[in-house]
Amino acid sequence: MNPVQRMLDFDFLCGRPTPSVACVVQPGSAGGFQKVFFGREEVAIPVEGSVAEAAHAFPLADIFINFASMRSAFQSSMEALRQPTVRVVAIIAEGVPEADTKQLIAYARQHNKILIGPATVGGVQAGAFRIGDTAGTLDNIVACKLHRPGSAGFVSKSGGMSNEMYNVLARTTDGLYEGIAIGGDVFPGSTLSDHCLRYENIPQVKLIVVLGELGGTDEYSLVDALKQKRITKPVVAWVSGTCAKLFKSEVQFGHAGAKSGGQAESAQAKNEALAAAGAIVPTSFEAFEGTIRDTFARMVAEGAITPCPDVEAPSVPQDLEAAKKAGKVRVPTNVVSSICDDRGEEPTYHGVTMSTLIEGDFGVGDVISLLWFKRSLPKYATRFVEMCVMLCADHGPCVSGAHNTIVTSRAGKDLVSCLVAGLLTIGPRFGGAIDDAARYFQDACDRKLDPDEFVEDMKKKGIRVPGIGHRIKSKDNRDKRVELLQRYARKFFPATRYLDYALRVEAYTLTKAANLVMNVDGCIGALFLDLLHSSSLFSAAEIEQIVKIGYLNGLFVLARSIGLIGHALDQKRLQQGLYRHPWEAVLYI
Ligand code: Q5B
Repeated sequence: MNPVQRMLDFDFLCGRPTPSVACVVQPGSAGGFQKVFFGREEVAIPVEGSVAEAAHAFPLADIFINFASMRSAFQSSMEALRQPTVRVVAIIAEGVPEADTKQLIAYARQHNKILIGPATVGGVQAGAFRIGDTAGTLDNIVACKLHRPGSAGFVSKSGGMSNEMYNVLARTTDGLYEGIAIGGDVFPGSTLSDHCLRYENIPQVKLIVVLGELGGTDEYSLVDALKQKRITKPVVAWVSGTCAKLFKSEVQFGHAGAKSGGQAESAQAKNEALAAAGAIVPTSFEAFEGTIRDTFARMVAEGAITPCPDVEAPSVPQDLEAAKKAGKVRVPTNVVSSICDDRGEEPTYHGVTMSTLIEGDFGVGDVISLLWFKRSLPKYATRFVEMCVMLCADHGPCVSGAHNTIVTSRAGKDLVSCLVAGLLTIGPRFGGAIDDAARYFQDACDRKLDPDEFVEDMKKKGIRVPGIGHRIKSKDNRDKRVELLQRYARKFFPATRYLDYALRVEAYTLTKAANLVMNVDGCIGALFLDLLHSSSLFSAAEIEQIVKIGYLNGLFVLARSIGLIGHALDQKRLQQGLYRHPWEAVLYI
C-alpha cells in the first residue's frame, strides 16, 4: 500500500479534519492526482511535476518527505531545502553517499532547516502527523496511543527500536508527544541533541527519552547541552551496544554508524558521560523501561506532569483486499470467464498451456477451437478453420471493407481506426451473412423444404437468401474460394448434408440469375453446419447455441482484419493523399 495512504490513515485515527499530505511530487507527472482514502471517503491528492511547483502551489506545506531512491535523493532533497516554504526534509532512502549527505547537512544548518535521515523511517507527532510508515500498522499505533498526544519526547537512531519504544512509552507514561528516528548513517542529517534541544522548547514535552547507540560522538553533544543547562527537562537516556566489549575485535552492528570505535565511542563511556551530565541512565537496557516509568510517576507526583487523557481512536475501515485476505468479507465477482486463465505460471487457452500450443503441432485453428468452441477439434476441423481464415483474408481493394479502410487511411487516421472503419461494413450484405446462411439453410434442410419452396418462401418474405449471390462471381465465373472449401470438405468431412442442400438452393437460384451463386459466406455457413453435426463433438443444444448466438461471422471478421490491416498500411506506405470521390461518379438528384 502506498505511504500516502498510510499517512492519511494515521491522520484519520488522530481525528484530523483534513489530510496532512498536501500533494505528491512525481517528476514529469504534473496535473494528475492520486486517489486515496481519508477514513471512509475517497479523496484526490494532487500530483505536482517538481518540488518547486509543489512548493509554489502549496506554500503552507512545510515538510518534504523524500521517498526517492538513494540515486536521486540528494538532488530532490537539495531542491526541497532551497524552497523558502520548506522547513523540514526527511530522507527515507538508505545508502545515500556520505559526501552528498554532508552537503545537505551544511545547507540545512546554514539555512536553519531540519534534515531528518537519510536511512530513517522518519518520525511521528502523536495525534497530528506521521512520516511515511513510522510506527507501523494502525493496530500498533492505537496500542501505542499515538493517535493522541502524550508528554514524552523521544529520539533514537533506529526506526525499529523507535517502534519498540513507542510501545514502552505507552505503557510507562501517558504516551509520546513526538518521536524521531534520526537514522543509522554515520552522518545523520540531524542529531540526537538537535531534537532534544527542540523538545526543550516544546511546552507539551515534559520528559525527554533518548536511545543512543555505540559508535560516533553524537551523545556527547547532548552531554554538553545538559551540562550547559540548555536542556533542563528530565532526560532518561540509554546508549545500547554495551555488549560490544565482549567481542575481541571491532564490531559493526546493524547501522552504518553503529560500530565500536575508540573507548569514547563505546556505549559504556557514553552512558557514563550522560549520567555524569545529569541524564537519568538505567543500569541496563532491561532497566530502561522501569526507569522511564519511575521518572514519569515521580513527575506526576511532583505535579510536573498532568497525564494526558486517553482518547478512543475511530476505527479506520479495512481495505477490501486485506479484509478479503483475512476472510472477513466476501465480494461478488464482476465478470465470469470460462475460456482462458492468465493467473498461473503460464497462460492457458481453455486449459491448454501456451507451451503445449507452441511446442506441439498446433496452429491458429487450434487457438480458435479452444477460445471459441472451448474444445480441441480434430486436425481436419482446425485445418478447415484455418482455410476459412486464409481464404477470406482479402478480396481486393474494391470490396466495401477494404474501400472504407483505404479511405480512412488516406484521411490520415491511425491503424486501429482504419481497421475498424473497414470492419464496420461487415454485415448482412458484405461478409456478415455466414451466420444467417447457416440459420436458414439448417432450418430449411431440417424441415426438408424443397430448395425452390425455400427460395420462393424467402422471396415472399422479402428476404434475400443469405449466402447466395455475388457482385462479380457468377455461374460462369465461379468463386475459387468456394470451390476449394467444397473440395476440402468432400475429402475430409464425415458428411456434407448441408453443403448438398445449399448447392440445390444454388441450382434453383441460378435459374433466376447467373450471379445468384453460392458465395463464400454461404459455403462457410453450410460447411460449418456439416462440421458441427457430423464431427460428433457437439451436442444438439451446443449446435443450436453456436448457430443462434452467431459464431460464424467471427471467422470473416477475423480473416478480413488481416487484409484490412494490409490495406491501411499499404496506403500509408504509398503515401496516398486524402481521397475525394469524383463528382462524375455521383448522380445528383
Ligand atoms: N437477388 C451479395 O447482390 C449481394 C439474392 C437475390 C434471392 C439472394 C446479394 C445479397 C445475400 C447476402 C450475402 C455475402 C448483395 C456476399 C461477400 C464477401 C465478398 C464480397 C466481394 C468478399 C449481391 C439483383 C436481383 C434482385 C434481387 C435478386 C440478389 N441476391 N434473390 N437471394 N441472395 N446476397 N452476402 O449483385 O427481381 O431484380 O429485384 O444480398 O450472401 O460479401 O468479393 O465483393 O470476399 O469480400 O448487388 O465475396 O446477392 O444484386 O441486390 O441488385 O439484386 O437478384 O432480389 O432481384 P447484387 P441486387 P429483382 S459475399
